[in-house]
Amino acid sequence: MTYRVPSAGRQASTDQHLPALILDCGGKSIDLGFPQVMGILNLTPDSFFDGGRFLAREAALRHARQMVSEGAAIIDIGGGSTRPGAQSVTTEQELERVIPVIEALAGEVPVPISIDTSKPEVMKGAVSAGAGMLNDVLALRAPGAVAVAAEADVPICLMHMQGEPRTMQNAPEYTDVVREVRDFLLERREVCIKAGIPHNRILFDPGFGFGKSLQHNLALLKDLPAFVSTGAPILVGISRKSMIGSLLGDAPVNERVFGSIAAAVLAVNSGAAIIRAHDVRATVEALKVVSAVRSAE
Ligand code: PT1
Repeated sequence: MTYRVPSAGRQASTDQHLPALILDCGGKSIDLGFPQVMGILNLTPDSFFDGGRFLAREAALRHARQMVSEGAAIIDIGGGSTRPGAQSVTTEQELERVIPVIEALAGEVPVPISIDTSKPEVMKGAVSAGAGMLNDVLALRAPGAVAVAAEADVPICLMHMQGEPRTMQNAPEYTDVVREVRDFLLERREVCIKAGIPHNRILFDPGFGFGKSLQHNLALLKDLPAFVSTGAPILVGISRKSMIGSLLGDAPVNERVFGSIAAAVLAVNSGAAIIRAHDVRATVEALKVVSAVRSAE
């Protein structure tokens, strides 16, 4: 396997609109001078995973290598689904799914591994296994999570969610969605800073599809500069989500790629630093174009 495409924007000059920042992810790094793509590696149970753990792990490793070769600057590994309606999994199940894959990948691929979890025990285990970033849809609200993140000494992405995955899409409500989501993230950042997490290791994510109606999601995407102005690098996860499906007349998941790319382009043009995506090659190529235009004289 060769890694031909190093990053989304390496050919362009530094984008003046993004924080000139190298994010240190426990030894590996992410250049936030260019918009970057976080490739999604799902280890959630499906018939395939349960059908044979070894085969599932091999398939996961192949998929991760493929995303790296397509230009992913980070691989996000999750062992418990957070999509709408999802049931929770136990800590033991989550650990058993993610740790072997993190161990294998961290020693092999040149990019950092991020662990998508809200459980402090999983955060701890993942970082010991070589993960270089924490991605928490609960923004460290689980008991003990802030302390574990402070101890872990790797970047943390704080995401906003209203409610919990099982029920969050049942009539989400806001008076001013942009202000409320922004205020929540700023409050969580204060908690992190008080616990000793350095300011420059904290990323924000508005949490598209997490307790938000289509109108809420659109307002957040349109007003993304309100988040960029906090100074935190902004991570955006819209890839193949139902908001794209709705806009395309209830398109099924596998027919949401082009809509997802449009959303990624808009997000990066508003200053987003990292796009969490399934379709890495398409997203990397689109972001190269955006990045070149944004940094043109
Ligand atoms: C995200 C994200 C995530 N999304 C971060 N982590 C998921 N930082 C998992 C739908 O509406 O946006 N940011 N980890 C996946 N969650 C969802 C939510 C998947 C909504 C699908 C939908 O279809």
